[in-house]
Amino acid sequence: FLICRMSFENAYFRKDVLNMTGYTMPKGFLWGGAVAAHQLEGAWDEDGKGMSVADVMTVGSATKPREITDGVIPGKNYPNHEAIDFYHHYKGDIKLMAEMGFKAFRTSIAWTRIFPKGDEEEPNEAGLKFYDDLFDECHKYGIEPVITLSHFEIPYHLVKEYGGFTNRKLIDYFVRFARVCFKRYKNKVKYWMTFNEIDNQSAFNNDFLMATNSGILFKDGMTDHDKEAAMYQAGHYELVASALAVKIGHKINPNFQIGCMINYSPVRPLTPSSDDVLLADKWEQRRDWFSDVHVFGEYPNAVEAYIERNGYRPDITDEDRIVLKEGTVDYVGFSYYQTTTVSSEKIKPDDLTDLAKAVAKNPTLMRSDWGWEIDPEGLRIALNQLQDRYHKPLFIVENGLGAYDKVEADGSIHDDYRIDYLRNHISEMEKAVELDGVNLMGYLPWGCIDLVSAGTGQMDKRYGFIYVDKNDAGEGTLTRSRKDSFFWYKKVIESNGQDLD
Ligand code: BGP
Repeated sequence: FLICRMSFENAYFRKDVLNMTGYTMPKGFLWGGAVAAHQLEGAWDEDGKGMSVADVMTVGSATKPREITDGVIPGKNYPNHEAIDFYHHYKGDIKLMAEMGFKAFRTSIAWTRIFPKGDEEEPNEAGLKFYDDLFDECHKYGIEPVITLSHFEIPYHLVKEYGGFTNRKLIDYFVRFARVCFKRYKNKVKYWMTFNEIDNQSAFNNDFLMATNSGILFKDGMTDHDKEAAMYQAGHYELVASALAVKIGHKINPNFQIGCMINYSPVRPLTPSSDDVLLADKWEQRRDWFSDVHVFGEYPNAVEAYIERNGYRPDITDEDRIVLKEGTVDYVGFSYYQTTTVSSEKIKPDDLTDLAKAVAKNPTLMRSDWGWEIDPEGLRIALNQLQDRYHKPLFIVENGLGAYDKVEADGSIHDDYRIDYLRNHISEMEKAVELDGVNLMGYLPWGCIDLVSAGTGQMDKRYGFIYVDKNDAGEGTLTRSRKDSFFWYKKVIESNGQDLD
């Protein structure tokens, strides 16, 4: 732990390296933070909530992957079951966010609180009531809720009985869920997103990502070809479901702003060789078709050609294509954590199937204790690329540093490394808005309160301004306390981004 901590402190002290801006953001800029229901609510089986795919995932670590079990097995540690018990602490937690001056708070609606199994005709009133109360609590402090409909928490019943989004029926179930939420919260929520990080699935042979994103559990013996075929089918159905939801949402309230949510990471060639450059382009095409379809309402040529060339035959009807065109998004929400570097030494552009095989270490960048590369300038590049490609308002709905925190004897937490990380990223974001004219709606850093990591299930991989007393083994009092970054971020918001010191 100590060795990790030392390397990591060196890694983040970049205050002198980057040129701080201190620009102010446009009026109405949505400063705040982001979380997801399954990572903080807990109360996994209370008030009629059903089991989601996140409820069958055990705790892992930086080196040990989470296990997806066949149902809940007694004696295993499922960190999402209790998480930080936001379900019973939300009033105090929202109050702390208000103290920082949040203008917006991004969370998701747990699908299984509203439709416990996913295929019911009628929603669960107790679940709907919880979010009524939560959104009221936000509005009490002038905090705008920003809501993701599906954030890695597909009902487990839909996973087991239907094969997740490989089944067209899932479109109807998702749309039913979306319609119920839009109607119920039409006067409480203006900003929506349909599927969290829908493009993660471009890593089609990552069993964990496919389970969380699309509710697909791969069977033993499936080849990469089978898995990729399943991904194209599921991705298509999700895009159709999203487009239908956008159409319905706009009918229910024309003032709704409904966006997509992608995991965006600018891709760089390791060298200037044409092969590396082409590989970077191919890599991006294979990821960006999700957002291209969301925004343009049609498939890019490169992906149509790839599907054809590989003999995949996804069920895509003419009617689907019309729906995609009619349900394009209002804005592009995205998470930014790191850039990606690729090398054709590892794989040639025309052989690219498994995207992970192309990835190389960027020798110019430092890494977090979980191996995530730290690249603040990459955020400015991301904002420029997305603006140039989509001509839509952009919304940073995740960014942040997962790190170990140390509680001092007096209870204080000196998380300078987190402040440095955020300061450098905010500074680059401000340059993009001020110097590059990027139309940016807001900045919602990830895990504004410590929560369960999606990737590892850990509590000790912390992102928060607010510390929660709980560790990876699930021990702790759940007491909340303010880290140094809490007071720093409060100043940033108060000065509308000018004071980054
Ligand atoms: C994004 C997810 C979040 C969140 C974040 C950090 O991919 O949308 O749910 O968890 O990454 O990842 P992790 O929790 O694995 O550190």
